[in-house]
Amino acid sequence: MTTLIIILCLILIGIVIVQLGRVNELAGKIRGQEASENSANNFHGIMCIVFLIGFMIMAVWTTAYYKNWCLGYGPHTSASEHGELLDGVFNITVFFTAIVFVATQIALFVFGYIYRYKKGRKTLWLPHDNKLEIIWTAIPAFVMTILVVGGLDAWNTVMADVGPDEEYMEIEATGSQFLWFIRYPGADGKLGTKDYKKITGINPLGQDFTDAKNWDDFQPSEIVLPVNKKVRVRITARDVLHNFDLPHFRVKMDAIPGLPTYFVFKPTITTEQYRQNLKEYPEYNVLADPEDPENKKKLWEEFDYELACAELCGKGHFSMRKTVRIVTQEEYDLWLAEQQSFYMSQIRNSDEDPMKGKALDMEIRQRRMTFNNAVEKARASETDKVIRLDHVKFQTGSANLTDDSRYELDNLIGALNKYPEMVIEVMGHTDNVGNPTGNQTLSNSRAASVVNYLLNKGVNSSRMTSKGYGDKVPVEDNATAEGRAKNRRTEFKIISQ
Ligand SMILES: [Cu+2]
Repeated sequence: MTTLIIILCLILIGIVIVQLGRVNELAGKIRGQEASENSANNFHGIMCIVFLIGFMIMAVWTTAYYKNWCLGYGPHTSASEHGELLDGVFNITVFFTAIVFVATQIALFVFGYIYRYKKGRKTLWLPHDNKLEIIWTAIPAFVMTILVVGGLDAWNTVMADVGPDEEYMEIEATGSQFLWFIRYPGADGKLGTKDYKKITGINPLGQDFTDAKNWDDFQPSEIVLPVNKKVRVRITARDVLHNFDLPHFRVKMDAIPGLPTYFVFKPTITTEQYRQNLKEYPEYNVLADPEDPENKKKLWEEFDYELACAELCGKGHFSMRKTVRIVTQEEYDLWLAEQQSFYMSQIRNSDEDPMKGKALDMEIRQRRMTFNNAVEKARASETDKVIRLDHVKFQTGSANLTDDSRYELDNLIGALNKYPEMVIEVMGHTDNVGNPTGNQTLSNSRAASVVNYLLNKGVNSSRMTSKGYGDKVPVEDNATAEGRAKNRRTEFKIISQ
């Protein structure tokens, strides 16, 4: 229906134009054809000049008026090292194209005025002019050479990958309809391997969790980078074409499924410094949101760098915005310490964890630190001499140690070696399920089993005793499964140190 109305409107407009033409023709006949044409040509010629002047004024005025909102000008000088180079190339291009722009616009409209129809005037017959040909070939060729050579040189500098000995950090950005997944390498500084076939609801990047490099990788909700440190961003996509665009850093690179790309850049201005720069400009000293009476913040205070998707990737394209924060090294370290490994917080010991039930190197290291701290604390304390062996476990209903218990027991051997005077009592406990006598026997043999392990590892028998406490010393209520699990524990007490 709408289409039909539009078509009808167009037909009607056509008829109106034709009718106007006819009216004009008739009027011409009445007034005399020639006089009428002359006045129309003069009017059009003068309007060309008026348009030219108006257009040029608007072009210059808008440029000056909006300068401080444009990247590259006013407060928006580049916030990255290579960005200045690109801005330079851009400015050279603007310089030449502006000359051409102004010259061609003037020629277009002034010629329209000067060479409007006049009776008896003939056009100049100019079949060929060598001088003219040379000029209009040589000048553009010269300018193009400057632009292309300068541009290529800048491109090679900007796109250079990191050198083999260069210090840099690496992160990964994966475009997806419609959000960016950002991955940091964690403490090992290395991003773990991925396989698109491993992508699931809870493993959005298809990380291969048998690869230890994946265990400390984390996926923050924003990009945080330390200032003045080179960053290499691995850029990829999960579904369609996206584009990794950090406009303030002049970083822009396609994110292509199946074809990894990268961009190396060094941010040079922190978010806070950028805000302070903006503060100097009246444009940014207005309320950030005049509609919100609660929000008294100015535009400059609410400024944040952003990551956008610069490829129209679908109807949710607009929502691919992410905040980018550039901070000092100290602030970055603090932020880094707060980040949780994706694997440890989302995957560990779930059904998708290929390492389920096995102790990881990083966990073993972490447990060793916790254990050593507990020993130091108990040695320093006057009253609290008991240390729980949280990771010493037995097979159900028996005194057989599980394989992974050795890590914690080796920590204990480490402490006994470190403090040769230390004498301990190993204590076994159970929950209250089953009969008390059975529990007593089980706790006895479990404590003895630990002592046996230590003996086999060369600890002198005079330095340790074992004792079972059965279900007599619960630390939690036996009514819940969680409480019972906590009661089935092994501890040791420092008798002398
Ligand atoms: Cu996109």
